[in-house]
This record gives sequence, structure tokens and C-alpha cells, in this order.
Amino acid sequence: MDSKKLEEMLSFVTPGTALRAGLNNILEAGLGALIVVGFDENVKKITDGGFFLDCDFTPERVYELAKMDGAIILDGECQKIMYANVHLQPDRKYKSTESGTRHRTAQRTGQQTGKLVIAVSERRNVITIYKDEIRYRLKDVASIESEASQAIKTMERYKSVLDRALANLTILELDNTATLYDVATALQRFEMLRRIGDEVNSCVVELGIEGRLLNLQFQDLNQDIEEDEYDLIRDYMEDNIEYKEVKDKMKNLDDEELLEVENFSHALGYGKSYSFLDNEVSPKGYRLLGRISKLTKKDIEKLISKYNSISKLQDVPDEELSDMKISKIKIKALKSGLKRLKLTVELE
Ligand code: 3AT
Ligand code: 3AT
Ligand code: MN
Repeated sequence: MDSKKLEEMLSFVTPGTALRAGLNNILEAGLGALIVVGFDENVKKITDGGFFLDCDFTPERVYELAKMDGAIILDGECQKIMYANVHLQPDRKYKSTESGTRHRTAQRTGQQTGKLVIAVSERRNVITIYKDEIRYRLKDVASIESEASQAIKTMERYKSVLDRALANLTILELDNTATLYDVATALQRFEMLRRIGDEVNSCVVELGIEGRLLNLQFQDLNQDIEEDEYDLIRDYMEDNIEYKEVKDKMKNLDDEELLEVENFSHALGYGKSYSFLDNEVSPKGYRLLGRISKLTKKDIEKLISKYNSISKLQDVPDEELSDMKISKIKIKALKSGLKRLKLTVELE
């Protein structure tokens, strides 16, 4: 499913919005509803009967109107109630998987008009939202919260595994003994973390204002992750490949492929075989140099375009760096920084 589109749909009905307050009232009173968000020619074409209101939207009004049969039509911003008691007659060429007439109508109307359509089920006490090909059943806050707390725990575990993999890689890189296997494993950890992070994020979105605390925890766990991954990929990807290609390949792996380390070295542009994993590799240096605070991005680019390898850079005499117009203080920071990186990682 298109998650950006679903997020946009959810933004209309998450806890904290006026529309959700109205929907909750309807649900709690054991009523049902059929609501279309947006009114234009396409919607008009399929309406029959009902009456024109054009009044300001309030949760109370929409609740009162839901006591009537038929559909309620709002404007696109949920600021106005345009019509109530409307009979909708969407084209039957749009397929519906639902059984009741309200839900079938909602699904077809969502496809035909491209508007957000909401059905509150009187019998089953649930809210379902539709738009184009998307059909999504809203979860109640308590069950999202318990799902989210599971996902956050998993995220914490994955994060600490990733941190260990990166620390290990740092030592190997500075010893010039890193293999493609070590790099691919670290990348695999990044991708696993990203996937569970996506789950947490969708909980955050659906929780609306109820998700603020969860969002803080999520942001905290995600800190620097993207940048670290960006640096790691640029450190090792083959010259004929783009960063985005690498990311897309990783994203497109299915659950089984995710577990096979060689898929990650393949994503970096290496051959698709297990045998490449023993290859010794040296990073360009983006990740390690990025941790030396005295060096600017420009310095790092300059060093990498000249040496293209951390192992070479470690042995470059200071004079040679001075000739490149790198200041004494930065050279000192670079040399001692690399030594210190190794020490601190080894102590951890
Ligand atoms: P009531 O006076 O409320 O009984 P009504 O004419 O207001 O009847 P509703 O919109 O309340 O009709 O619909 C009641 C049920 O009738 C809902 C649905 O199960 C059935 N129904 C309505 N229209 C159709 C239809 N075109 N085909 C099959 N069932 C329909
Ligand atoms: P419940 O889960 O029972 O709430 P349903 O999908 O089973 O919903 P029903 O056939 O029971 O749907 O119809 C319930 C009401 O939905 C009846 C009517 O007020 C409204 N409704 C059904 N079809 C339409 C339609 N085409 N346009 C406007 N309102 C409709
Ligand atoms: Mn029904």
C-alpha cells in the first residue's frame, strides 16, 4: 500500500482532529455513518436527494446528522458540512469487497471520486476509511499503543545490535581488516531498524496527538541513523552506482532476502555471490572522518578525493597534508582523532 497516501488520509481522522471527535461520538452512541470529505462535480454526479446545509463543521452537528439515514458530505477541509441525508449512487463498475450497502457504497465512492470516504459501522462498531484503491480499518487507540510499545522495544534491541556492529566495524577499519561481510552485516542492521521504525512511525501517525510521547522515543532512537547509514554506504559503494540505487535495492528486499547478507553487498554494487563476502575492503572514510569534529564536510571531501581510503590516510605524513592546505590543528585533530576512535571503541 502507498504509505504516504494512507498517512495523508489518516491525517483527517487521527485523534485530536474535530472529525475524529465526531466519529467517536457516533461510535459511542452505537450509530453508523457514511461521510464523504470533499464536494465537487464528480461527487455531485452520484448524489441523489438529501438536503443542502453549508454550515460550519462541529463534532456535535455531524453526530446529530448521523442519526439520519444516508451520507453526509463535507467540504475538502472538513470546515463545512455541505449536505446530509444524501443517497449515493456510485457506478457499480467499481468493485467492492464489502458486504453491507453502506460499506460497498463507501468503497465505490472512494474509487470513483478519489475523495476520502469514511464508513462508521453501526453493527460492528468500527471505522473504515477509503480512497481510490485504499481501504483501511482504523484501530482503537489502546491496541495501537500496545502494538507500538512492542515495536519500540524491538527497535531498541535492533539499535543496540547495530551500534555493536558499527563499533566492531570501526576497529576493523582502523586495523585494515574489514571484509565485505562486516560491511554488509552492518547495512543489514540498518535496514532491519528502518523497517521496524516504519511500523512505529505508522503508529505515531495513526495516534495523532495521542502519539506525542511515542514520537519522542522514536526520534530519539532514530537520531543520526540516517546520516550514519549515508556515510557507510558512500564509504563502500562501487563507483558505478548511486546512493539512491543502493537504498532502493535494500528497501525492495522481501523478508526472506533481508536475512541473506550477500544481498547487501550486492546492493553496494558487488557481485551477487556469497564468495565476495570474504573480500577485504577499505572505506573511503566518510563515516570515520565525520566523527572528527574539527574537519568540515569540505575538508573531508578534499581528503577523500585525494586518498580515497582510510588506510592510506592513516599513513600519510603530516607534511603532505600541510601541502594540501590543511591547517596544523586539523592535521593534529585528524591523526589523534583516528587513534582515539579506536581506543574508545575498544574500551566500550
Ligand atoms: P426505513 O424507513 O429507515 O426503514 P429507508 O427508506 O429510510 O427505510 P434506509 O436508507 O434506512 O431506508 O435503508 C434501510 C436498509 O435498507 C439499509 C439496507 O440494508 C436496505 N437497503 C436500502 N437501499 C437498498 C438497496 N438499493 N438494495 C438493497 N438494500 C437496500
Ligand atoms: P453497518 O455495518 O450495518 O452499519 P452496512 O455496510 O451493513 O453498515 P447497511 O446495508 O446496513 O450497511 O446500511 C446501513 C445504512 O447505511 C443505511 C443507510 O443509512 C446507509 N446507506 C447505505 N447505502 C447508502 C447509500 N448508497 N447512500 C447513502 N447512504 C447509504
Ligand atoms: Mn448492516
